[in-house]
Formats: sequence, C-alpha cells, structure tokens
Amino acid sequence: MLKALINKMKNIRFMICLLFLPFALSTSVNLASDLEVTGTLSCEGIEASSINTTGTISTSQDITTDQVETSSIILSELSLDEIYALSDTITINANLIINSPSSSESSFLETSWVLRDHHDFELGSHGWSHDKRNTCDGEDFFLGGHCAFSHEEVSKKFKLPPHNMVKISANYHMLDKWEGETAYMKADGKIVWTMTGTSHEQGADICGGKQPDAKFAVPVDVTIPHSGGILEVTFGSTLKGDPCNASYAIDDVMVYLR
Ligand SMILES: [Ca+2]
Ligand SMILES: [Ca+2]
Repeated sequence: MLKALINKMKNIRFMICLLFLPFALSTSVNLASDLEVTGTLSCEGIEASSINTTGTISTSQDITTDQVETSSIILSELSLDEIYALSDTITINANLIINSPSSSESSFLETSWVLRDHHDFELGSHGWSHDKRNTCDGEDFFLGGHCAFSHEEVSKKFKLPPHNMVKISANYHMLDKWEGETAYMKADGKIVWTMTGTSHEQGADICGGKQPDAKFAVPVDVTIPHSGGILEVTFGSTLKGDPCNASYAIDDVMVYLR
C-alpha cells in the first residue's frame, strides 16, 4: 500500500520522517525521488532540503529545511539565518519583539535600517512648514522650487518610536541662477549636510525658469546618532534673492531608524 502511494507522488524533494497514514507507521520514510502534495500532509516531523506544496503541510513537531517559499505561514516559533523579501516590502501586521542575542553579535535592530517615512510630495506636502509644490515634467512633484523657495527654510517634525540612529536621505534641486550659494540640511537645528551650487551659462535648463540650473537631484544621505522622540528636519539655502531667479526644492525625503 505504501509503495503504491509513493509511486503517485512527484516533484518534491524531501524526506518524510513519519508520514501520517491510516495505519500506524513507526519508522521513517526516505524518498530518493520527488514528491508532490496537492492536498494536506500531516506528520510528526519533516527534515528536507526543499519543500514545495500547493496544499497544506502541518506537523506536530519540527520542520527543518534550507528554504521555504510560501504565501502564508503560521508558526509558534521560527528560527532563521536570513529573511529575503519576495517583493520590495516585508509587512508584519503585529507587534514585533526582537531579543538581542546573548553573544556579542549585533541584533537585527542594530544592523538593519527601518524606513519610517518617505515623503515624495506627489499628492501633498506631508505637513512640511511650506506646502507649495512644483513639477518639472508634470508627473514627479517636489516641495518648493521655482518662485517658491530661496532664502526661506522649510521644516518638518517627525515623531519617532524608540531608536538609536537616524538616516535622512533626500534629493535637493538647485534651480536657475545659483552663484556659489550653499544648500543645507539641518537635523534638530544643527547643520548636517551642505553643498554649494553655481549655474553655468552652458548648463542645462532642466526646470524652473529659463536659466540653466545649477544642480538637479543632488543626493542627500546623512546618518547621525539620535534617540529622541522628535526629529526636526530642515532644508534651506543661503540664496538671498527672488525665488523666481534662483530657488531650491526637495523631494523623496526619507527617514530611516535603527
Ligand atoms: Ca516626487
Ligand atoms: Ca531652469
């Protein structure tokens, strides 16, 4: 009876330690060939290098495997070396409790950045202190820009959960006639990033007024120790004149924590 059952099964590579059958089976079953399960498999324990099933696998003891790919998994305990996202995001719809290892190894929180906020300004100003948005191509919007920001600062207070470090990244646009002025970003009132910009007559006119632009989409990427519950991020420039002649804009402001 067992031999007949095995002959019907294809396309799974694993050893079944104890396969639930209508009769008691006290020894292990080792399969050298593939096994495909399209229904439910119940047993007391599974050890495998790879498990593939379109149905359900349940076990009252341990499952040990090098790799599992599934759309849903329910566990009481999970031990992993690494987690990879099949899409861009890993979503956890529950409280996440992370215990530091007893050894000197770094914990998950100490080695991985968690994206807290991403402000792309496509649909609104995300609560920044000035809400004027612009776009160059009619599709990708940013905060500020032509006839909006020059000598004025723009800021936002981020309310943060417990953390030890923050990473702030953004894109900074220097539009139209910059003459060596300085762009800057502050974190909690302290300047943490600067860059100077100068427009050249032969430069490209990408956006804003008709003048060539100094720099477009300058990457900002700053990591600082930070543990407070509020982080104030401020952008500005040393431009003095009319924002219709020279201006700055920001886009894709992202705050990461760890
Ligand atoms: Ca944008
Ligand atoms: Ca321009």
